Amino acid sequence: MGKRKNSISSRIKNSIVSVLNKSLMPAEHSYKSIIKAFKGMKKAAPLVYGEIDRLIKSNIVHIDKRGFKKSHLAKLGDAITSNLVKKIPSIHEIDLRKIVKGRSSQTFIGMLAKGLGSFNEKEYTVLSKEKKFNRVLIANRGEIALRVIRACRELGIETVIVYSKQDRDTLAVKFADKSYYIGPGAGYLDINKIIGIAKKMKANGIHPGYGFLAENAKFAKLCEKNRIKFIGPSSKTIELLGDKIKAKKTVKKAGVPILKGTAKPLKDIKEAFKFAKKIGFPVIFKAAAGGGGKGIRIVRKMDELEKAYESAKAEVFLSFNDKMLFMEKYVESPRHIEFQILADQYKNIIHLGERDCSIQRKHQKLIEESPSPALDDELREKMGEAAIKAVTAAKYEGAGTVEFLLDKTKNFYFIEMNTRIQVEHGVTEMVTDVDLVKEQIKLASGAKLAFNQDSIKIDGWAIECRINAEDPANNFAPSIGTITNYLPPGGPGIRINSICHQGYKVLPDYDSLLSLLICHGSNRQEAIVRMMRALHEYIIGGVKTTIPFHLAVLNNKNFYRGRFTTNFIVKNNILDEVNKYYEHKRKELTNEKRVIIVSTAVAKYMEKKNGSSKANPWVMAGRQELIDNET
Ligand code: MV4
Repeated sequence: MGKRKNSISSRIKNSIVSVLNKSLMPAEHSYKSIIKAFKGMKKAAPLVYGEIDRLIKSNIVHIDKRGFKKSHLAKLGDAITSNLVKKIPSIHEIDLRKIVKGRSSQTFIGMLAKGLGSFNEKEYTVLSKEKKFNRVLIANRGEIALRVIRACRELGIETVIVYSKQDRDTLAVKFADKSYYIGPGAGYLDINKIIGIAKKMKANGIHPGYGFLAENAKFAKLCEKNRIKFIGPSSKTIELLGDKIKAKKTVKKAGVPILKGTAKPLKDIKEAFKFAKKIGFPVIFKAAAGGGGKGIRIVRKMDELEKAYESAKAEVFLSFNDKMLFMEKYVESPRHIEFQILADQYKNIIHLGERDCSIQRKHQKLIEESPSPALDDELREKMGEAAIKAVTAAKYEGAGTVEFLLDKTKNFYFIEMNTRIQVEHGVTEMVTDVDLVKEQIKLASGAKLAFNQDSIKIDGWAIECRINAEDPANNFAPSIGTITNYLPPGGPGIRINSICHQGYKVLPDYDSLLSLLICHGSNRQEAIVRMMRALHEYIIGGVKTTIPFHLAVLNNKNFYRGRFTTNFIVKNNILDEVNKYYEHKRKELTNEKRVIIVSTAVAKYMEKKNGSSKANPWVMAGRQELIDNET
C-alpha cells in the first residue's frame, strides 16, 4: 500500500490502468470487463471509481478537477497517459477527441504531449484548440457533399446537410447525420436560409464544398457575423483573391511572376487600344470577377479589338453584373499548372506539389494529373516557392490553389488563386497520402499545420477522369435519365468519388458530374494503363457519359508522351476519335440481326449440301440483302 491522501497507491493506479485498458478494448468485449474490474475498485478508491465510472458511462474519459488534489490529478494523469502511450497505435483521432472533450482538455493535451514525447503532431493538432466543430453544416450536394461527410465522420464531427427537392433521395442526404430541407427557390445559394438552418441545427461550422457559395465573400462574411466558422479563408481574403487584378497586384509585390497586363479595370475602348499597343498582340481580355471563362476573348489584331472588348463587356455584365475587364498578354498554347497549398493560422505554409489540368474543353477541366509531366524537380521547387510566396502575400489560411500558366519555354506566370477545395483535389491526395478535406477542416478549427514541407513526399502518379453525364459525340450535350445499371471498377490503384448508384436520377438542374475516377500507379505509364482498364470496367447504363472521350484521350500518343497543352483536344482532333468510337459501336450487330445472318448462312450451307432449299425465295433474297448491307 502506498501513502494515503497525497498519492494514489500503485494498486489503485494499476486498477485505473486496468479499467482504461478494458475501456479501450473493442466495444463488444469492453462493457462487461469494465464492470468486473470496477467492482474491485469501488472499495479501494471510491472517489476515483466514481469519477472513472462517470467518464466511461458518458463515453468521455474526462478528468474533473473537483474532489482531487493537484498531486492526485497528476498521478492519475500519468497513469492514463502511460496507458494511452501503450495504446497509441490503435487510438484513432475520433477516440482522442472523445477523450479530450471537456473543460480540462488543455491540461489533458499537455499530459498526452508529455507522455508521448516529441511525436508527429499530425495526430493531435486539431485537438489542441478549444475551438472545435461539434456539427458542420454542408452547404452543397453531390459528390463533394459526400466527400465532406466522409472527412467529418473520420474526424468525429457530426454533419447536417441541406438539400433541395431534387436531391431528397441522394446518397449525401442519406449519409449525413442530419438533413434539412432547404425548400423550393434559390436552394443551395440562399445564404440567409442556410445561416438560419445552421443556427437552428446548432452547427458551428459550414463547409461550402466547391461551386455554389464556396467563393462567395458575402456569405463568408455573414458566417463570420453569426459566429459560424466558414470552412475556408476569411471573407476579406476571398474578396481580395476574387478580384483577379488585385490578386495579381498582391502577388507581384511578393516577387511572383505575372503576365504584363492592366493594373486597373479598363475604363473604355481607348484605354484598351493604348494598352494593346504597349504590350503587343496577341492579348486576352478577362473579367476581374473571373470564373468559367466568362468574358475571355483572345485578340490577335488591332482591328479585332473593339468587337472583342464590347462582347466581353456585355458577357461579363450578364454573368457577374459587373463590367470590370482587364487585359493581359496572351500566352499561346500554355499548360495549366496549379499548386495545392495548406496554410494554418500561425504562418505555417506548405505546398503539396502540382496538378496539370491542361486537358480542358470550354473552360471545363476533364482530366487532371499529379505530378505534371512538364515539370522537373527544379521547376517544381521554383514554382512551389512562388506559390507559397503568393499565399503569404494574400495572408491566406486553409486549403487553396495557386494557378499558373506555363509557356513553351517553361516560363511560368501566376494567373489566379482559388480559395476552395477543388474538384481535382483527389489526385494530390493519391500522390501525397494527405487527406486534404480533413486537413482543411482541422485548419479551419484552428489547428496547427500537421506537416512541414519536408514531410510531403510525392509517391508515384495519379490521374483523374471526370465522368460527366454528357454525350461527347454530340457536343457534350447533357444526358439526363435514370442510371439503370451501375458497376464501378475496382482493383489496385482505383479510387472513385461519386454519388452514383443504380436508380440514381440524373437531372438537368445541376452540373453533370457523375463520378470522379482517380487511378494511381507507381509511375505515369502504370496510372494510364490502370485508367484504361478502369474505364473499360466501368458500367454506367441509362445515360451517356464522357467515358468514350477519356478513352480517346488515353489512346492518344501525344497524351501518352505527356505532350499536351490547353489546346490538346482541338489539336489532336479528339472529338473525331470519339465519333469513330461511336461509329464502331453503331456497327455492332443486334442479336436479332445476328440470328437472321446465322440462320441464312446455315440455310445456304444446307442448300449447297442438299442441292435444294425449302426456304421461300423472297425470304432468302431478303436475308441475302441483310448480309450484304451488314458486311
Ligand atoms: C490565359 C491564357 C493565355 N494567356 N491567360 C484563364 C482562365 C481559364 N479558364 C482559361 N484561362 C486562360 N488564361 C493568358 N494570359 C489561356 C487560358 C486558357 C484558355 C483561354 C481561351 C480558351 C481556352 C483556354 C483553355 C485553357 C486556358
